[in-house]
Amino acid sequence: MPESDLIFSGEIMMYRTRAGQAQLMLRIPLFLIAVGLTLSLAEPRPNPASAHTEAEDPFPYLIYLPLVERHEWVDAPLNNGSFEGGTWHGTHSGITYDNIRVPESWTAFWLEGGDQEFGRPEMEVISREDERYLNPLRVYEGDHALKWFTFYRNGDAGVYQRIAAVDGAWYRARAYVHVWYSTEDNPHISQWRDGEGQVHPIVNGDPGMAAMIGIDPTGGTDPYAPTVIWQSANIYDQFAPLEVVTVARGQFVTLFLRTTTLYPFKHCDAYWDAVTLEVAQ
Ligand SMILES: [Ca+2]
Repeated sequence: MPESDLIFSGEIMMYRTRAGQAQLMLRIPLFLIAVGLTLSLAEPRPNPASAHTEAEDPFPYLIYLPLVERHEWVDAPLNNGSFEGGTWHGTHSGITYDNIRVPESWTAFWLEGGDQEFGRPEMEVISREDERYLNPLRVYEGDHALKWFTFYRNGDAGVYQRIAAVDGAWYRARAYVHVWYSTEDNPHISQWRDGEGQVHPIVNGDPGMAAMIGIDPTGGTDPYAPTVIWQSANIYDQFAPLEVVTVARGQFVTLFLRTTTLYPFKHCDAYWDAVTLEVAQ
């Protein structure tokens, strides 16, 4: 369903005023709607009796109007965001692995080695028909979701898809995600056991295993490039939405889903589903 929304245009319209008459320095396109007005006086109101003449300073006031635009979000041409559409072995290196099987149209990536000794993940499209994923439910919508994990190893991994875009248009990506990040085997709750054997819950917002959604507005496919705009959250044990909004800077954008871990817990599992990409019109 199309959805209307407001986005800060990110631009400030500037007026200058003189003797009560506003002089518009920038034309406001008709589709822009000003919803807020903040007033910034660049300097005190001039005293007509003072030596501060209009000739010296003809436009003494600056008024800044933050503007928003009303957009309608419509689907961008993302493929297989539901993960219902088949699988393949696509990876960023082109090397295929039996235990890395991702949704069609998506490509796996990951880090290996480094100080945190990141391990290559295993990835698979899971099914609601598989009882291992019913309790707790690891599928958010439809019959399939995407799972990846590392086992007793740190992971920095994900998938991406490059999508044709309209240069200069706003894009909003959203996915539903949760992780199960635990030293213990109860699949309903993320937990960690300290050095004295005490077990502690890991709850939303706690650091540990971060879920990230990103867009490279330049269409690059390197998830570690500085151009990628990321949103990150710590979402454990139950699906929740994660979204990012940015402006395309070229003929393609690339959407990334990613997780990173701080510690090599036994279970470092990520579950993703219902990915959407919308463009503002
Ligand atoms: Ca699905």
